Amino acid sequence: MKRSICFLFLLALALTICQAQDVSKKLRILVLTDIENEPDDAQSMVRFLTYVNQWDVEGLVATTSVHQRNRVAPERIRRIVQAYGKVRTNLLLHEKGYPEEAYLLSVIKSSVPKYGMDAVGPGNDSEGSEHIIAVVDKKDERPVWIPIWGGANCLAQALWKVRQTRTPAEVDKFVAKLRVYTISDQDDTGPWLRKTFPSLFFIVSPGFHARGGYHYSTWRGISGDGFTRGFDGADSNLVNNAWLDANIRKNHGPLGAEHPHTDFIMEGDTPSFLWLINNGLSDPEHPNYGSWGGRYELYTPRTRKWFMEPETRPIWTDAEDEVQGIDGAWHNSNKATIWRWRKAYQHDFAARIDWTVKPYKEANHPPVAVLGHASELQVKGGEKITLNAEGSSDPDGNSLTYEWIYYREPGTFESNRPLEIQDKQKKNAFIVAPKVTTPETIHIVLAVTDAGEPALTRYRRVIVTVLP
Ligand SMILES: [Ca+2]
Ligand SMILES: [Ca+2]
Repeated sequence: MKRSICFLFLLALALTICQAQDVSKKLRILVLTDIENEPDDAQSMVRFLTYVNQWDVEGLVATTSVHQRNRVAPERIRRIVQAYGKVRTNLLLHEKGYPEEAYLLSVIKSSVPKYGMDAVGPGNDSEGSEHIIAVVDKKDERPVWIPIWGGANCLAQALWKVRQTRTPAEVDKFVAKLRVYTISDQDDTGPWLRKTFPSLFFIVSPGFHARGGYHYSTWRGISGDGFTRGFDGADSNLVNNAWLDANIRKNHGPLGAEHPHTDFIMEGDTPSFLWLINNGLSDPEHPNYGSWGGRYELYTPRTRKWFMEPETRPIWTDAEDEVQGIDGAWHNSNKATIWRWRKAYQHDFAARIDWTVKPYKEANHPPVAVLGHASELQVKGGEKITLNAEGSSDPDGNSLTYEWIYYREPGTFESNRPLEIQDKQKKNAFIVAPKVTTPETIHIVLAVTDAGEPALTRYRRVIVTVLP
C-alpha cells in the first residue's frame, strides 16, 4: 500500500515536471496589429489562431499605423476570435492545448487612436501599453515575443513609461525580456525605440518610408507581390485568391471564412510569427539560421537609403539566400529566404484549417522528424559525416520522403564549390567535411515530408563544426 502511494506520488511528480517543461517550452507571444487598415491583418489573425496551442498568447492589441492613423479596431480581432471559439472543440481533436475563446477575448486590448510619436509621452497610457508592461513584469523569466503588424507606438509608450518610472537597471531588465519583430517601420516609433533602447532585440526589414524608391522587404516573400509576381521564382499559385478560396475560405468552416479576399498581397504580416512556429527548422533566438519567416542578419545598415533615419546600432535585418525558383533560375534574394518554404507553410495552414472542421481520420497531421544522432556534430576536415533520420514517423501512418538540404547561408563555411550531400533524398545520407584552415560551421536541414493530403513537412537542423 505504502509502496503504491509512493509510486503514485512519484508518477504525479513526474507528470507535473513534464507538464512544467512543456509549458516552459512554449513561447509567450503578444501581437500588435493595425487590423482593418487592409484585409491582410485579418488574414494573418486567422492563420495565427490555428497555431495558438503552440504558444502562450499574452495579448492581441489593436493599434494604429501609417496606413490607419486615427483608428484602432479591436472589434475585428474579437470577431475572428469568436469564429475560433466555434471551431475550438474540433481543433482539440487534432492537437491539445488550444486555449478557450474566453481567455483569448480577455487579452484583446487597444492602443490610443493616434499616429506614431503623437501617442508616446504623458497622457498616452492605454490599456494596450499597460497590458504590455504587466505581461513583461509577470514572474516568468521567458522572453515575450512581440510580432508587430502595424505601428510600434503602443510598445513605445510602454517603454517610455518604464523609463520614466524605473531605475536604469530595471529598464535594462525589462528590455532584455523583449523580442521584437516588426513588419517594416509602419510609424516613426521604430527608429525611436532602436535609438533609445540600444540593446532591444529588434528584427525589421526596411520598406515603407523609403525615399526615392520602393524596397522589396523580406516579408514580401510570404506571397510575392504585384511588382515581382512571376519574376521572382516563387510559385504564386499557392498564395492567390483561387488557392485561398479552395483551401481556406470556402467550405472550411467559420474560422476559414474569416480570411478575407486579398486586396494587395496575402498576409504581409504573417512572417512576424511564422518563425515562432515550432517545426524544427526555426531557432527564434537565432534569426540568422532562417525559418519559414525568413532569415535576418545582425548588422548596422551602412546606408540610410531604406530606413527612415540612419541606424546607429546593429539590428536584425535583410539577408539573402540563393534559391532555385520554379523558373529553374537561381535567385539571390531576401524574399527567397521566405518563399523557399512556401509550399510547406501553405500546406500546413491548409491542414490546420481542415482541423477546424474534419474528424481526425479525415485530416492530415505533420510527420515527426527525428535525427538518429546529435543535432550538433564536430568533425575534422576530410572526415565523413553520417546523417540519419531513423525514428522519423507519421501519426497517420503516411509514408515519408526525406531531403537533406545543405543550407549554405547560415554557416560560416564559404566555398566557391557547392557542398554535395550524398544520398540526399534517402533516410541515410552522408557528406565529406571540407578541409578548413579555421573552425567553420555548416548547417544541414533534414526535411521530412509525409504522403498525406495536403503533404506536410517537419524539420531537424544539424549544425556541424568542422575543425582543421
Ligand atoms: Ca498590418
Ligand atoms: Ca501525416
